This record gives sequence, C-alpha cells and structure tokens, in this order.
Amino acid sequence: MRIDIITIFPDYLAPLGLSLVGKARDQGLLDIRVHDLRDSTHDRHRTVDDEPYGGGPGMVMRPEPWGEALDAVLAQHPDPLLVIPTPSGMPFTQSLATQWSRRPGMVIACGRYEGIDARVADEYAGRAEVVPVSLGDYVLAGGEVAALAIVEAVTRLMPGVVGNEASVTDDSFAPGAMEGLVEGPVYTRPPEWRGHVVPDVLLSGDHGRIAAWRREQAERRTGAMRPELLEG
Ligand code: JDQ
Repeated sequence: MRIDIITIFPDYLAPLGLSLVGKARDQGLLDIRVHDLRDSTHDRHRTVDDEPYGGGPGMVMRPEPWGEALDAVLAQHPDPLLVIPTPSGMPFTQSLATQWSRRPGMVIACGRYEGIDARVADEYAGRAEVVPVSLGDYVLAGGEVAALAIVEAVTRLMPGVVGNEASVTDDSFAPGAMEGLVEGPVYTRPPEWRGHVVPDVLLSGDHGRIAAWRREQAERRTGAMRPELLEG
C-alpha cells in the first residue's frame, strides 16, 4: 500500500517509523511518503495561510500550495483516495478502516489553522474519491494526529502486517466479532495481583461458560460506556 501525507509539520509523522507500521514499511508492505506543503510555495516566506474571506478569527490555508502538492502526489495513485481530516467530516469508523485497507493506497491532506480553503476538496472531487473525516467530536490543532490514527487503523488490517489474524478480527468494533458491543475486560498472569483476582470462570477451562461470561461482560460494559450502541 502506498500512503502519501501532506503537512506543514513532517516531523509530526515521525512515529510512523516505529512499531507495527515501521515494521511493515521495513518489510516493503507499506510505502509511506511524507511531504512538506511549504515545498509547494513560491514566495520568500513560504506562506501557506491567509485571512478568511468574510472576516472572523484565525487563518485559512491558501489553495495554491495544496493544488501544486496534490497534483503531483495524486498523479502517482492509480485509484486515488483523498482523505481530509476535519472536525466537520464523516466519522472515521472501523468499517472505513476495513474498506481502505483493501485499496492500493491513499493521500492524506493535513490542514492547520482553521482548515483548508473549501475549493481544494471541490477541485479534487472530480479526480479522486474525496473523503473528509472526523476522529471524534473534539477539535484538534491540525490533521496530523488524525492521520497517525487513520494510518494505524488501516494498515494493521492489511494482510501480513499483524501476525495474529484472530487478534485483528476479534476486536471490539470488527464486523462480526461481538456485533455492536465493546470488548469486556481481559486478564493475564498472575491470578492475584495486589488483592485483585482474575474471575474464576476464566481459569475453569470450560469454554462454553467462558464465552457466555465474556458476552455478558461485553453487554454490561457497553451499557455502562456506550448505551447508544444498545439502541435497536
Ligand atoms: C484540522 C480547526 C477550528 C479546524 C485545522 C485542521 N476529529 C477532529 N478534530 N479536529 C480535527 C479532526 C481537525 C482536523 C484537521 C483541524 C482539526 N484544524 C483545527 C480549528 C475549526 C476547524
């Protein structure tokens, strides 16, 4: 999979050299390229922002550097997907992560300030699948943290990136795992730690009782933490 990330803070993406993602890159399963948006500016101050039309606080990212950077990068994608993190986007879900893990690649445009001039998304909608996405209902300072989360969620689902297939498909939100429930508690050794014990049932070896107990725990926790998931 080929992933291009465009940002004014390339160093923010340094963690993509670590852990699972870093290993997948070393193995050649993943080709991640981080681009500095300022390399697509042509004024002496490498300006990427300007005042918002209509007034108001903050600054908006100018369309011209985005146009130059995206033209170059999208030309290298046979089936282009342009992901734009923004608080006003559609929720980024496990379902999107699964769909995107089956694609040849994606381009992630990381904005800063109050976001990117809206004409950039309009321009590329004719040439790419443009998807504005939100990680959740809170406001980050820019798209970089969202890009890290998206890359990690997508790439861990690629064949060969995680050795243990069951640990991927059994996740809380994986389609078909415990449909619509969050995961219950998990335990490892020792059987007692600082007076806290592992529930007896997990040591019983009775796989039927264990499965039933886990389901009940998942339902209990879903009701406590995510009651909206139990509607319907
Ligand atoms: C950008 C900002 C005020 C945007 C600039 C680019 N889920 C999620 N939360 N926040 C973001 C995504 C996000 C993504 C990209 C971003 C925030 N900002 C800051 C500030 C209005 C709009």
